[in-house]
Amino acid sequence: MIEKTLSKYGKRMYFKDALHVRQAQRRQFHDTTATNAKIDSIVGAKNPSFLGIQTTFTSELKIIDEQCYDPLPIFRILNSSHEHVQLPDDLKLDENTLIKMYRKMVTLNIMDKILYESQRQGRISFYMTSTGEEAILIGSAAAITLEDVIYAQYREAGVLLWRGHSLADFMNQCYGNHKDASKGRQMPVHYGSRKLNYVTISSPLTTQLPQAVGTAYALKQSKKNACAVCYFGEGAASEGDAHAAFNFAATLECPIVFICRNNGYAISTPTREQFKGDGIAARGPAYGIPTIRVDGNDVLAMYRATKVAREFCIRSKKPFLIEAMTYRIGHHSTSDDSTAYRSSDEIAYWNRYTPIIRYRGYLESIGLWCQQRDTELKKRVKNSVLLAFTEAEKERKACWKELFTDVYRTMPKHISKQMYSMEKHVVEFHKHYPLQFFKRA
Ligand SMILES: Cc1ncc(C[n+]2csc(CCOP(=O)(O)OP(=O)(O)O)c2C)c(N)n1
Ligand SMILES: [Mg+2]
Repeated sequence: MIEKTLSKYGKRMYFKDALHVRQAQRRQFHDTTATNAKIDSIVGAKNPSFLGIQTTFTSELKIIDEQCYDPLPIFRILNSSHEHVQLPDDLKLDENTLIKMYRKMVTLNIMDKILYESQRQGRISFYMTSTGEEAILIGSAAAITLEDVIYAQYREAGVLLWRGHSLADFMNQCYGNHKDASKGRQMPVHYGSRKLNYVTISSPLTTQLPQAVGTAYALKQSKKNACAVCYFGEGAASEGDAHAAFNFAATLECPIVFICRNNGYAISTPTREQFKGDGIAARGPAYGIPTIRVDGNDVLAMYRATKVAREFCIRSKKPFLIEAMTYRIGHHSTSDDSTAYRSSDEIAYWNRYTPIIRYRGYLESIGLWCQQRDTELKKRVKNSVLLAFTEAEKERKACWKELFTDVYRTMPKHISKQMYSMEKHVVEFHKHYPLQFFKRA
């Protein structure tokens, strides 16, 4: 290597390189002697201390397999009968917040129904619902603060809804009109909001995990009283990026709450084909990350678990993993027909006992809700969604020139050349383009 360097860079480089090699050799020598000293000191000791692992010797050849491993239990508060629910003493939620959580769950559900149907009618190009997962989103969002930075996958509109994104904001994004913050350059449901600390969704799976860890590290370095909260599906957890993120978060001690929505499917792949072992939660202890498995269909359990997780992250500046067990009631997206790979009976089973039905049962049991209030709420929300929807539909698309902007601070020559050539083309062939639907330049 030294010879190669010499012929390539000349004499000065040779000496510089040789110096590095000598320094590395000296470091290696010291490292080896330190390790040897450690090993010398533990030979014959009862409980050896290997670097990084604290354990004991055993003469029993014990194989750890599913027979000797108890799956992690699922934490929940709301039981199946809705009655005699014992709230933990430190679960302090006032009546307004309890009702607000229900309102937001219902709003998300109604917004999903209307936007899903509108895609079916060809009015928007694509949509993904959160049906069945409302409790994960609203329960966790209610437990964190606006200073916490959200990295989501795509099925987490409920978090944004809780943080104050208006119905108009959602509709403008789905229509990709000129009022959309991303000016129509993202697919529908790829929301983002700088104001609400919600990082824009990117379609390639799991990219958000390492990015969220980086943000968490930055929050720690700047001594902020906030953490990163990163949502992902159990399918996304199979990507290499998930493992890199868990390991970086644990070793660099980053304040991040990982929230895995285990909804049973990654498009058509059921979890039993996605991974073996005890789900995503079992990975937490393997990476040295405190972990809890939660009933993701129980909004109060999600709230409580996320609150505990956040407090832990802020206090100890370390990561926390939540595996939220749920079921994706809707199709993966409007590009999917899930009856091709799962039975209607299975979907009907989960539809009978949704997170919304469960939570409503609890609110009724404590006298905070009734049929009349429910009917009024649903009517009001439906009207507001439809109004925002109609308004967004009327708005023009962003000017087509926006296709070329916002990537570079100063537009490079090759991009401006493309823009002018498109402009010329559009002027010449304007009859063939629906320019009336676009804002003028
Ligand atoms: C890197 C990458 N691979 C594949 C896809 C295609 N894809 C989009 S969503 C998805 C399934 C993800 O499932 P999961 O993480 O469980 O989330 P869910 O849709 O169930 O909420 C796949 C394979 C993608 N977007 N990115
Ligand atoms: Mg999934």
